Amino acid sequence: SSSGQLCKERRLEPSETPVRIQLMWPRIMNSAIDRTSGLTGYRFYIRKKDLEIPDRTLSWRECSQELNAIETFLTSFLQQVTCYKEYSDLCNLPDLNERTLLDNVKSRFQNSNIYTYVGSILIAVNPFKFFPIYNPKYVKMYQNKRLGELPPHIFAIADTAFYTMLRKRKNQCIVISGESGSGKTETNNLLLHHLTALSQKGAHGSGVEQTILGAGPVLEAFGNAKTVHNNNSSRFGKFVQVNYKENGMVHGAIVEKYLLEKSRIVSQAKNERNYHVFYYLLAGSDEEERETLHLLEPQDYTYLKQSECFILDGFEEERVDEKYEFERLKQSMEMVGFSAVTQKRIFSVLSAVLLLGNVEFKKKGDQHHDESVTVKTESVVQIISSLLKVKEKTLVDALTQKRATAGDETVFMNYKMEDAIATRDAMAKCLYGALFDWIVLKVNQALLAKRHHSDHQGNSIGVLDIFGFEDFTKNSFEQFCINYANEHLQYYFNQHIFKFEQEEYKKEGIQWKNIEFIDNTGCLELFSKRGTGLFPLLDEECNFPGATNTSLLTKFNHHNKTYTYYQVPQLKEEAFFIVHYAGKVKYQIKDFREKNGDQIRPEIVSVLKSSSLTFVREVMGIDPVALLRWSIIRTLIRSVFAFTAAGDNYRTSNRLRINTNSQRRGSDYSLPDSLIPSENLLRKNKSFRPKSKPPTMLSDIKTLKDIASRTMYGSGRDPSKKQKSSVSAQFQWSLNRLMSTLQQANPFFIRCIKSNADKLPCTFDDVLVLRQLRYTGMLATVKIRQSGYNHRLTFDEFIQMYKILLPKGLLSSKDDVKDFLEHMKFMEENYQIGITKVFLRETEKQRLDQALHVAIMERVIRVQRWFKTIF
Ligand code: AOV
Ligand code: MG
Repeated sequence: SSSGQLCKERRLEPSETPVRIQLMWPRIMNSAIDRTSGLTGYRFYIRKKDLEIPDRTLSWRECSQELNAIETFLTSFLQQVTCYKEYSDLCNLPDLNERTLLDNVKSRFQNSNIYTYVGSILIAVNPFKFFPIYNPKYVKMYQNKRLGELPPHIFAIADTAFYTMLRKRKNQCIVISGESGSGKTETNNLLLHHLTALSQKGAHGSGVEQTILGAGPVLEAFGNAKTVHNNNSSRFGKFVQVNYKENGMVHGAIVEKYLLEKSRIVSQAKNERNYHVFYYLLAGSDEEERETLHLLEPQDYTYLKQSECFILDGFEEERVDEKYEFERLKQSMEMVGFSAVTQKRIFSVLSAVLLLGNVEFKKKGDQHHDESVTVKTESVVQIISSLLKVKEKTLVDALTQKRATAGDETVFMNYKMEDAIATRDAMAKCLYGALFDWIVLKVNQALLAKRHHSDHQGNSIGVLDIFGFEDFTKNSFEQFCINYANEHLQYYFNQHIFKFEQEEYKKEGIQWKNIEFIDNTGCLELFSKRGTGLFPLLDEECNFPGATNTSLLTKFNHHNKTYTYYQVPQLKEEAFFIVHYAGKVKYQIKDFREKNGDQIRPEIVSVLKSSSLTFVREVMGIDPVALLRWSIIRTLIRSVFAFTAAGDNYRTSNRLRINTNSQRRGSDYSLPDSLIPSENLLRKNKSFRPKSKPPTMLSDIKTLKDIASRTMYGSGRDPSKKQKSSVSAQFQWSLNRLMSTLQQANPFFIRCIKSNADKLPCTFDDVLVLRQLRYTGMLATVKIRQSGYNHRLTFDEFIQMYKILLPKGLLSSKDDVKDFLEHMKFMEENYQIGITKVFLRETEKQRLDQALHVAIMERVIRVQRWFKTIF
């Protein structure tokens, strides 16, 4: 009985030689040992001294103790020699359960193999240390190889997507998911690197490649920041669609962005930072720039010093050099077409944003009842007005008073202290948000301007990198939106991997045992169901006079407390729980209404628009079509005179930081009005109004109008809605549009996994990884991939493809195909005949292809012989 555990049978791989276990231990019952050896087929030779058993006759009791000792020894030994065989594709695991899944991923990780397949799905475990596996040698090695031919790699996925697109003439998309800090953005960058490299193959690239690669670092500098989960956390989502010509050359691209976290501009939680670009600028600018831009030290800015975190603390050799990052940023800006002058303009806007935080106010009068304020730090306002080229008085007025109309009269009302501060912060957020959107627009223009012919027939590959699932000590509206987006992605994954697949098997009438998966439709419904969903309730409460966040919470609770995915905290608290696919998250209701409402005061926008600098007015959103047209003319003129080919700046710098617990404070996702063309503009310029169905694929985008509408509205406003919509409504709308774009493409999935929570290199935390494997549904995914059929061809497709093998060739019928497959003597469980399709597993498909190859070669040889006989 002591050998019971050892007796478990294990299927041997054909390549393995069986070994017998035999214990060379004469005084211990041989029968037990024989049983062990007989059943497992392993022979063990264990030295007596290894077991530390005294050399004398043992009592019965001692014997059983010894047996236990032997068992323990053998179990651990067996585990080492047998269970830890690694499988690069989890579908090949002979014994599938959570434990073997985890063990396999872990032992691969420990051998520096961070990638593992589940069929064509790639699991990428973030090692927090760069391995030399992304250099050009690897790019080349992975080109045009069958998936699985080489060890798992991101390049293999990019390559397969590329050749599938060319072969099937269908748009592809690569969806990267995973929690915050799991490696999505790095993966995204590496993918784009490979996707652009593929098209360059020897020939000179069109320059679009450089622009695509330059866009990454620019957007990261402005849209990424240090959080407690990730030192380079994306605070916006992005979808990059690379378009190819029929011959596989890159033809253009388009970048869409989703929600930028604007609250970060004015406040960050302890140990978190503001957007990278501020620190780069302050570290890297030279004396002259410091003077003209009126730069101070990071410690001197309110917007940077509150969180008491200025540097990205990493391991010695990994430390990010922000001076160098500034140089790199400037180079990347050049790659996307920002001239030195434009760069300078951008930097002065950044300087102005930072200085806004230093504007302080003081009570105007001595009287107790008069609470109105005036600017205390006049010199700061003076500098800001010179940087933005707006009149000082206009700026001061906008910061200290609001205009209201009473009847025919316009009256000015002075702000109280907190209103003035809120207005100042709103201005900073508005300006930075507008600048970010403007940068995205410019990047898109640069990509558009480099497209040569508009009548191409090619397809595209889209790569999605959003903000990962987050759970901080305190979660607010931002996490509410971010986690909702992640639910959407999980839903999309489920649909493709489980739902569509199983529905097809059912529809085709083949034998199939249903595989259970955790469906998150209910959670999505909790957010968006009509009337009583969290989003509709939030919008309702935003428009309801006299409503507060507390009344909002009461409504949430009232309508949803019986819902499985919603929970009310046990202690009375201004918070609620949502049970997400990736875990239960507690959200604080504070500021929900304010953050969802779009409360940018018109005074702020108009003061910025009154700037005498064209740049500032442009950033604040003047007719985007005119803007595009003008800048394309400029780009064309410029490109006649100069052509810059920037070098390969691919970054592999690592960023490893220390994890600290803290919370994030209030924020605002609001989109400035200025960015949305006003209704007047829409009315005047009817042609600008997007069609009811927004263009979904790059190939649909033919005009400047399209690109402007995509980038402007891509920020999340439903163009069909005239009235101002809330942030959450905009976000839902843009997510739905993204989903419909994805639905039209053939997806590849990359699931990023965080190896440990402390950003430590090569450290594997079993509990953390298992949790992620669990909530991503990996076990069920492996099951369905093991028992599912990867290849499916309609009878027509099958006949067309294998006509040479079929006795009746193109004239074959469905029954002929059946007969043929029977004749091929395929394993019965490896193929099935459906109503309209043939379903095949990988092995049988490979055998078919091999047979096809042989048949073709035979024909070639016959033709060659025939030629020889003639000549
Ligand atoms: P994320 O995009 O998934 O988080 P990142 O891609 O920013 O995560 O990765 C976080 C950090 O992990 C990076 O800065 C690198 O230091 C390291 N890392 C990621 N991938 C690799 C890799 N393949 N090899 C080595 N190190 C890697 V968030 O944006 O927070 O959801 O919102
Ligand atoms: Mg990211």
